[in-house]
Amino acid sequence: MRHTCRRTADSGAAMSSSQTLYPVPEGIAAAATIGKDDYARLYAESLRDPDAFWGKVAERLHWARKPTQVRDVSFDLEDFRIRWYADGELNASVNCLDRHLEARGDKTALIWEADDPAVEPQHVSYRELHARVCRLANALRNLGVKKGDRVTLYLPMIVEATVAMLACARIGAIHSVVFGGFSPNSIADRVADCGSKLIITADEGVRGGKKIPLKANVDAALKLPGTNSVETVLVVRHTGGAVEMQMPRDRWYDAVVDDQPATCEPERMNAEDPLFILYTSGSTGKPKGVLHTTGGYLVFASYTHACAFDLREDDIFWCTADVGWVTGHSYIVYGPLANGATALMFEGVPNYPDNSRFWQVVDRHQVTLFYTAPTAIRALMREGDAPVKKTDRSSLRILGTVGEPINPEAWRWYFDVVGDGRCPVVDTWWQTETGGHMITPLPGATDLKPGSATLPFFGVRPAIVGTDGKVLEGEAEGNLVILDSWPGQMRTVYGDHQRFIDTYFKTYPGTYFTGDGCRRDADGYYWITGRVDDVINVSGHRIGTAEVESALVSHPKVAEAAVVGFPHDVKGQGIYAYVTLVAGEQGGEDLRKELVAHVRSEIGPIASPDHLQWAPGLPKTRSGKIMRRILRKIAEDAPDQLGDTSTLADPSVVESLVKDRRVP
Ligand code: 6R9
Repeated sequence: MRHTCRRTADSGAAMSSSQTLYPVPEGIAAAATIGKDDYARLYAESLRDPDAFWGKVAERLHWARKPTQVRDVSFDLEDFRIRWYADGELNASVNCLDRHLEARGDKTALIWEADDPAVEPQHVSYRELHARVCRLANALRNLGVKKGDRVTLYLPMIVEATVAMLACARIGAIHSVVFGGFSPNSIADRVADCGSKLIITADEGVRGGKKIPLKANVDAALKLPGTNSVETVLVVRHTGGAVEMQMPRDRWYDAVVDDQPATCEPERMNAEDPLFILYTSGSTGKPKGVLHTTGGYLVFASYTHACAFDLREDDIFWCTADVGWVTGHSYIVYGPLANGATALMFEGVPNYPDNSRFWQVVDRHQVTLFYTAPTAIRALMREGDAPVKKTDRSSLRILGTVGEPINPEAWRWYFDVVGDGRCPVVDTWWQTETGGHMITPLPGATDLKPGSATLPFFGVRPAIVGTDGKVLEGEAEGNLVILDSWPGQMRTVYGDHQRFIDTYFKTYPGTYFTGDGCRRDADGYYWITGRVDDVINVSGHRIGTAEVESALVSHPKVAEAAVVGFPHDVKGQGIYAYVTLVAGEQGGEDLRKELVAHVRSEIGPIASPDHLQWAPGLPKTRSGKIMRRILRKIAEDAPDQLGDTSTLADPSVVESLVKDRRVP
């Protein structure tokens, strides 16, 4: 039966159309685990007695030793600590695999859909996944990997990526997944920062029919300084493409794994032992190694997954993210598998071989829960309704988005066209640092407003602060902070605890600072307005302006560079670079291309500047600070909104930048 949302238009001319309310569809409300009254009651309980609330939620996991303590937290800098379930013991792979063997051994854990639709999809049962994880875990132990060692994974979206994460978890090794689109330089930085002992990669990846030379990138990375810690490189045969094997360092994955026993004693981990490191961009040039621990993270990833998607036993859950990002960690691997769900892993891209691909995959595998990024929705929306409408999609029940603010127009298209007006859209706001959903609708409980992430998840206490640090009440706009800890919170920046404290807890003392701007409306709904720090969100990926700037200035012809974001129709934000050349160099089209290519090879294609403008000088204050506010306005093509430029050392710089700005 189909249920169509009723829409109650808000009255009042001042209300934008995005304020239109989409009530919970009746059929969804009737069947949902968490209904409207439940949300209010449970949310209140979760704040009133967090120990009782999160103690109970933790029972959803299998503990080798049940925790008697729940929360041990203080954001006070004098007495700072974040610990959850601190005397509990568990193993994440046991929770994602062994625990399900009895009741769900033959249930499909993973469906793998290849880049090329002609390649037969794979269905991996919980039993088979368990055996594959155990074999690799044994192989890793034989190769000398021990509890606490770091293992870097640089893999395409193939089953082995999930196997590798869980195999590390099984033996207590800390995985650091590096997105397959990153360059050798970026791999080397991440390997050096955490001192990885072993890398697991593949011969090549394939996306949209194009090969990605993963093994060759690892080879290039390991020639760079700081990577001597790596003893072994395991190479998965995926495409069969030719690669150079450097013995004894490089080993074929199948050769060391296939003969291993299919069972493996799991390491008993303390709840606060590290599970993984995931690097993410911040305001400085050096990515931060966000560290998550075992107990709290797994409780939070699995519980948010079950609630935000109103998970049922027979659901087929598809998150289109790459496992190289936190969304893939929490909602392809740890959340769904801890919940005994069936998760789909897709190797390809939305528009290959054509723009119907996502929906063909939905139909082929009868996907019920679909989770993607606004940038993908906008890109597909541009191709019109026909590629969607020629598919069935009647299996879909709930749609989700993540990664960046979704504009109401794209939200409505997703709801009306993709979901045929029957599937609630859960717009989930969260971060690498938060481990799981923080502000999100619950499909059976929350009336929706297109563009709003709506209301906080259980136990999450968001607040909006003004620039003076005062917490604002009621309708307000300012910076988003979180007042208290939640189990999935990151615990440290790997190897640099001070940086963790400085980045997140010093701006507004006593709170966790998210780096996002936010508005709260009269109904208490949250509207994320985007980053307020020097981070650009390109297609849902975080890129630090400082990283792009240091890539640019590493080119011998560049004297100085400043990078800002600008609004982009499909990517959300694009990258705009201002470049000052060293004396005597002339900026031309060839050099522009060369510099863009240089950034790609330094960081990766996701960091390519969309626009690169030659800047004879950059607008600086008398103390030498670049005034990015002005550069942002020029990049936005809003030269009439530059504001006060009187504090500039040389105001004439601005005129020339405005005159030569690169507008579409
Ligand atoms: C999960 C993830 C985090 C940043 C975050 C914010 C933006 C994510 C959002 C959203 C508006 C949403 N963001 N989800 N903005 N609405 N539903 O994306 O983690 O890669 O660390 O990015 O993404 O700016 O601060 P991460």
